[in-house]
Amino acid sequence: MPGTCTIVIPTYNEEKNIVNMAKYIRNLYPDFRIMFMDDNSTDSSKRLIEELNDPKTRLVTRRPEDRGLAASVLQGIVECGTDYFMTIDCDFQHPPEALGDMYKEMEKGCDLCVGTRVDRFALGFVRWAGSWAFNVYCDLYLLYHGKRIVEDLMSGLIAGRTDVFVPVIKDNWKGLEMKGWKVLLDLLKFGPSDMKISTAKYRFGKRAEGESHISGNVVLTTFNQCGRFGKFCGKLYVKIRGA
Ligand SMILES: Nc1nc2c(ncn2[C@@H]2O[C@H](COP(=O)(O)OP(=O)(O)OP(=O)(O)O)[C@@H](O)[C@H]2O)c(=O)[nH]1
Ligand SMILES: [Mg+2]
Repeated sequence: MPGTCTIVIPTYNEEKNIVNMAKYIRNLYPDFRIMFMDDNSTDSSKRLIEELNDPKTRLVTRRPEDRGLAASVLQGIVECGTDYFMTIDCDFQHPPEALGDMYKEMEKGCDLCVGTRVDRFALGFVRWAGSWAFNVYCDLYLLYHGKRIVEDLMSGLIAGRTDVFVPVIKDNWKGLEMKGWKVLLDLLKFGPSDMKISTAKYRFGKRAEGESHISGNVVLTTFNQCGRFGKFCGKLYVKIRGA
């Protein structure tokens, strides 16, 4: 029997993209479930998804005190209840077509499939350089702790087996970076070092509609995911930035 799959999508005020995303995924993958993990958006996201009346698509309104992109994704993985989970942003920067490639990889028997960008320059040199530097820094941290590394550690497009990662998430709940953005880093940090990892290449796009929510906080929270020295670097970063 083919594996069941839920697409977990963190959202905050994505009313300009959310319906297009739900319809686009449904059109490509009639059997996949969709879970929008919404952090109490102040726009009409909830109403728009309810109006779709699609039994396999739901919007989960999260507890305001638990707000966080990573927290949303991790909660979605724990609650999805299907064989596989996949995560994708709601702004079409990740092409939904890549989910099909990742599904094929999951069906071949891997534990984790990482969507890997072939054009990391797409967001400009500064963000590429920042992402590259972080990738190297986090790789060193993971290798030092005997963990696995991947080509595109900063990717938000990932798929995994729920029977592998739900216990990982539940057992390490307190150590996970809930306010952060880099869920993959925590899955590798706490996941088994013998997991079978595969990749699916994709072309990174520009946000379709609406505003980006990214902030300097992503630097601090990613440092915080890398042990005591990482936390020290995070504090230094805050001091330098004056934030
Ligand atoms: N649940 C939840 N989702 C969020 C939050 N912040 C952002 N998101 C969603 O996470 C996804 C990625 O956020 P973006 O704002 O596009 O950030 P980004 O893709 O890292 O940065 P850009 O390249 O500038 O777009 C989108 O689907 C957002 O709606 C949050 O606090 N909570
Ligand atoms: Mg984006």
